[in-house]
Amino acid sequence: MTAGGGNRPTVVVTRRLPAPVEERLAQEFAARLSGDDHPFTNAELQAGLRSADALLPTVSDRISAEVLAVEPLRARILANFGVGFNHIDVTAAKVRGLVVTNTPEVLTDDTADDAIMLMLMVARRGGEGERHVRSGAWTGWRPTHMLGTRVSGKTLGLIGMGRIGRAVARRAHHGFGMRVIFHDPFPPPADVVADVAAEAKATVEDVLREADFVSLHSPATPATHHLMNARRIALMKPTAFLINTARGDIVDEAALVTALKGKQIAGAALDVYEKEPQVTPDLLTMEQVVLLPHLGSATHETRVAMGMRAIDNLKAFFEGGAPRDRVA
Ligand code: 8YV
Repeated sequence: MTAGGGNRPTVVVTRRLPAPVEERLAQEFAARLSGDDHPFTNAELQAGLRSADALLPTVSDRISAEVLAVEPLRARILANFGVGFNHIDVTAAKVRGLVVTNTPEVLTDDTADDAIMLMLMVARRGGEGERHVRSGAWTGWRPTHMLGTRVSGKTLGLIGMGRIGRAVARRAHHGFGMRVIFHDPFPPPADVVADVAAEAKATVEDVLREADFVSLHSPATPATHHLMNARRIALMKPTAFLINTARGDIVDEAALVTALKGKQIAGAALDVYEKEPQVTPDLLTMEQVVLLPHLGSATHETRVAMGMRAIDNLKAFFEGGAPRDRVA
């Protein structure tokens, strides 16, 4: 769908966005909206970069150095829909003079809720129980049926204590009386840590050894690629669960499968995967694993807020100001 241009900047939007966001995009810009929501090919991304002033991409668009090598390059800004931007080669974007923005803050609470949902589901066998009822296998209540693991009062280990990690800590501590331990190379201010009575650990390993639930909240960077490898997963307690709402490649999925098969850990709950939307087939067969389709920010409220935030970034940029969420 192509809106009439005038002097308004042309923005190529790679995926369908909630209606209020598409409406505002069409009002404020010469917006080229996605009609059918298909993921863009490299050629389509390059066509956008060649023919528009801006691209509004999502996690399903891999904007590599090769894609960004397009000539001639017309676009001047990549206004990403999402807080994570590991799908964009930011170094290559900078070299090409492109500004990159993201959409932090607006998705913090929903993503934290998602992590708590996964923790409860995996500990209390929520997915398994649902499958049990739907398949007609349930024969009735009995005292020993489908016993899970208590969450309240347990130790939650956070790898990463940024905005989302802190929101998870608040829920876990104030809602479930959990003890919170964490590792973050850039720890939060003391008052934030005190609010959830959290305990900073010097290393990731120190967190893994003690936690009953390990929840990942780091960005995906070369430094965090396969942070949860075989060696580190093996440090977790055999009764512990791994939760990932951050990015798939922080976990070595093959090593996780081996650890689950060997009962080195009790279970895992994943919202994100190394090769989305592909999931390592072994995981699909394991009852002690909860698998969600990247739902972290998937509420009407947040997806609208993310879109509006991306639009605000575009507007600030084209009005000559500094976009609020510039990451490059
Ligand atoms: C989005 C996310 O669903 O913001 C992120 O980094 O992972 C999710 O909120 C998706 O990535 C949007 O591009």
